[in-house]
Amino acid sequence: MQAIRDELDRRAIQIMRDNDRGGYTIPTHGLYPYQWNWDSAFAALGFAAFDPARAWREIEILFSGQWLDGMVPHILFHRPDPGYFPGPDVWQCRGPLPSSGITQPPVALSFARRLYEAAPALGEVPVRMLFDPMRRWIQWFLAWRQDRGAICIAHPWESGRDNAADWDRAMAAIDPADVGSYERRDLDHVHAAMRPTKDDYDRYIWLVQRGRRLGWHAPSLAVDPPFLVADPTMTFTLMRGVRDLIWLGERLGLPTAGLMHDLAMLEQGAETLWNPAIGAYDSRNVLDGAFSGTLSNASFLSWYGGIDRPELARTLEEVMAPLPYGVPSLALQDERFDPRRYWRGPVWGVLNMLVGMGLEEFGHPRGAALRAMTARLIASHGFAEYFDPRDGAPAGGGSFTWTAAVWLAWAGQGLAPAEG
Ligand code: 2M8
Repeated sequence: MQAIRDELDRRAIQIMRDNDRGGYTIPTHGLYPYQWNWDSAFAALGFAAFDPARAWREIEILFSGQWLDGMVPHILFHRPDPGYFPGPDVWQCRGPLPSSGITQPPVALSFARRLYEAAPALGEVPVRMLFDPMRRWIQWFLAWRQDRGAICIAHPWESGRDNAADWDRAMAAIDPADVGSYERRDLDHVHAAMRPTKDDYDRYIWLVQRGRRLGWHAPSLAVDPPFLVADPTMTFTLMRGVRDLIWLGERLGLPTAGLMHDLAMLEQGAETLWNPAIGAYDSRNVLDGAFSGTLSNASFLSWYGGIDRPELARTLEEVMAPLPYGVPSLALQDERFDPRRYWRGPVWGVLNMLVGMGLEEFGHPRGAALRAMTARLIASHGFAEYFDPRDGAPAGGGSFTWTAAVWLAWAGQGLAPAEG
């Protein structure tokens, strides 16, 4: 078994090195040629396993793209690449680096604590440098993406779960008739059956066009938003981020005033996402107040956020029971389940890891089980972007940074002797 683990470690490290563009990492060659926000945070955890200084560089470069208002963009376009659409010419943003105009789940806040804990002497200077930028990002979320204490997304790409069934009704309310023509580049790399539909893309691009028209000015964007959904991904990752920033601040004597209050507000916000009809956390359309009625992998992020809920553990059992590789992005029981289509069914290493870490921290046996399932998935099916949750068939892009990072940072230690 040790030999198998060593070989997988070696392959994972090779993927991270191949995707390294000198201080920042692309998710995969071809399909995603830029620096993505939460992918980079996962990459940092992967680097921490073999090059801790490089791990901090990833986070520092991510924050070098932070806007004056505190937002950390979801993509940094360091070097032009015609292989991805929409590129910097479509977004037309004016941050310190060419970037997109929206954000992504702030897992970088928590992973900074993990990097610090793994090597405190190395981490002290970066934490001191990044502490205020991290606080400003939190304040940006609370100012511009908050509803009743829950954190919202203003574009499906912000959640990171782009075409999740969660957004279907909210997306249907957008009429993208005037979007004009554009050329998708993702379909040059991945089969259309594994990607979002044209209906989805028309609305993604239409929302980008609206942002551009309004100069990406947060107060203007907040007036009559056409899409605003309170999301468990954002709410629980920010909740966890605030907790971890408080921990770092207390450890290093940095100012934490106000953060406890922010945390309490997020905990109240999480309550507004509890949908008793599905026995789980759900996304809530802010514009009409309705739950989406969706059991996704983000429905189970509350442990990661720091909240234990016995009813949720029962729902998780039901969702995981029919499947061998962890928590699907949409429950098999849902009629919209589509096993290869991206965030509408496939299983993702990164979400397995966040859910599993949270469960493990609360001592739930399901956490270790989830880690072992993820280890088996990667050991048998490689470092794909995502996987068919029924048989583990790899889908989307290959040689994927965050899947390699999940292996190095978490799943690799879950390879049980039986698997070797
Ligand atoms: C996917 O999203 C991008 C847009 O941001 C895309 O499809 O073009 C999502 O899986 C997202 O969560 C991820 O960060 C990104 C890069 O891996 O790809």
